[in-house]
Amino acid sequence: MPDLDHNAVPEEMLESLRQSIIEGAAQRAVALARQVLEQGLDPLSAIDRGCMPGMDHLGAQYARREAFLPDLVMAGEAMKAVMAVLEPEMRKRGAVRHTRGRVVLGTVKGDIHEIGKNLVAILLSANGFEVHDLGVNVPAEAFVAKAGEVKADLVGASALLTTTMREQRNLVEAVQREGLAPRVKVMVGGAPVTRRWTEEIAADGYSKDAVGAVALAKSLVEPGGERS
Ligand code: B1M
Repeated sequence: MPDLDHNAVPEEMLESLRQSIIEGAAQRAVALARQVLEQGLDPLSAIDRGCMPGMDHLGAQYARREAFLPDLVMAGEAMKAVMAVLEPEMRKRGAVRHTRGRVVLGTVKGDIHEIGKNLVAILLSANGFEVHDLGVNVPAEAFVAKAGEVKADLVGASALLTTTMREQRNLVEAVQREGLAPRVKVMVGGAPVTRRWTEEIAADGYSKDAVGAVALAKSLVEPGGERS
């Protein structure tokens, strides 16, 4: 599929995609995602301009008590269905031959938000990383055990709740305690995570979004270069 003039995609189509995410209308969202790809929009722009504004809008409504938990659940399902359409296209575009490094990834203990973490996983593997995704609600010990097992270069932890961010600190401490640091780096992310928090817990790096996470991962493993 050629890379296109992003402006060629009608704004109404993106607005409909945003709206279908807000309404949790998975089938409609999937159909619209296919349409925007057919119009030539790249999958990441479809997420940034179509899905994320919908999620953010709903999140703000939830905070104002204008939307409720079932709305978040349905929007989450719609977003996952859309990701299933966009993911193969992202992988295709990022296809590379060598392994840049091994990453153990997960959402921290107590936290079941997975969409951002999944996006990070997709982009990392599309960019040549071998990703071991442990899913959600992952205790620090499980990250560390897997990192040892697969000889990971990097451990990535996502946290979406202010109450679960502290698990990222536990992870940094566990990596140090088990003697994996400094060889194994720890990267953190998630909506409430900031650079200041990253420095406070002495993690090796932070990214505010999935694209930045790829650049960060590359910079953290780069001293070793690409591996086959
Ligand atoms: Co939840 N939720 N939720 N939720 N939810 C938020 C996060 C919230 C901000 C909504 C709000 O109040 N405005 C709020 C958190 C408040 C806070 O603590 N600051 C909240 C709450 C309160 C809750 C519950 C406690 C609600 C309840 O039960 N009363 C509950 C907690 C459950 C738990 O985890 N124990 C809960 C549950 C849920 C659902 C299960 C219903 C659902 C998740 C479905 C799923 O993931 N399968 C859900 C959803 C959908 C949301 C919102 C609306 C959207 C999250 C999302 O998927 N965003 C969210 C509001 C919002 O964020 N606007 C909200 C899209 C995703 C692509 O973005 O995850 O930020 P994000 O990922 C980004 C970056 O952060 C970054 O890259 C990604 C893409 O660029 N990134 C990384 C993420 N991980 C990274 C890791 C990295 C690097 C970058 O390196 C390792």
